[in-house]
Amino acid sequence: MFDGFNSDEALSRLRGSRRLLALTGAGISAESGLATFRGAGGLWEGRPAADLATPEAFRDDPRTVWRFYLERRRRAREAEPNAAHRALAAWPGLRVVTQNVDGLHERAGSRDVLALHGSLWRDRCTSCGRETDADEGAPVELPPRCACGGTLRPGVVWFGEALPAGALAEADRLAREAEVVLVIGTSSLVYPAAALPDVARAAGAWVVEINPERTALTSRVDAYLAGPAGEIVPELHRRAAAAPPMS
Ligand code: BV8
Ligand code: ZN
Repeated sequence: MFDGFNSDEALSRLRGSRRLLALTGAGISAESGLATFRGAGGLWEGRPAADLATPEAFRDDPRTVWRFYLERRRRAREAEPNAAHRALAAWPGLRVVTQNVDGLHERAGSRDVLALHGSLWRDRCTSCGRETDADEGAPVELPPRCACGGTLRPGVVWFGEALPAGALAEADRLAREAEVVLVIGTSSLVYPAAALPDVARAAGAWVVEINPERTALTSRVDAYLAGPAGEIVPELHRRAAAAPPMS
């Protein structure tokens, strides 16, 4: 049905499964116009995005890091969820665990999305730790200040920072319980998120990767569907979710 390998068996497994987990990365938002980390748009003012997503960058130059995140917030606000986000939101029995911080899964209607790396739409105070919804408008000064006078940072997880403890434990549980895992739009290079498909597979799940390119994970999955998420995920949903689960 699709280029790659084992796509027909992937479809029959999806038809028969009630416990589905989607693990998504920046690639699922590419067709919404948002740059991925490692793709062509993964640079900002000529610097790799990953250089700016660190506590060191924020410590050394908070204004530049804030301009980077305000620009990403602006682009994410202008972007629309695409057919892949919407198909996952409409899929009965499917939970979403994402590495993305753009909020497009939630805007597509997915509930209980587990955002492993935080959210562009939250601010956190570096003094009192209070988390608040980000102001819609541009802040009056950079870096913006908390009511306590402390400096605010974007509510995302940077490289070298621990993931929110609860989120990682919950993602691990979902991976162990899943019958089929869809790994969509991630280069599977960043840990601990990149270990979740292995956790699922070791617990007996069938792992399906959806990506136009092969990745570090492709040799460790049961099926690989080569192509863009915006085409493959809705097609899988149409063919799999429509058919009644085999009793
Ligand atoms: C941690 C939020 C420990 C911010 C992100 C050495 C030094 C320092 C650290 C490390 C090290 N070695 C390992 C580490 C750990 C590090 C890590 O794994 N580094 C890697 C690079 C080696 N991990 C961490 O630091 C993590 N924390 O380990 O803490 C700890 C423990 C206890 C106490 C203290 C510390 C934290 C990692 C989280 C970082 N934050 N994002 C922000 O967004 O600004 S990571 C960011 O990049 C994303 O969230 C994502 O997780 C990650 C990878 O991006 P992808 O989503 O995979 O996107 P990418 O561009 O890479 O790939 C896109 C894919 O889509 C491609 O495959 C492409 O083919 C595909 N695609 C393109 N178009 C489409 C498509 N697919 C489908 N359809 C399309 N149309
Ligand atoms: Zn504060």
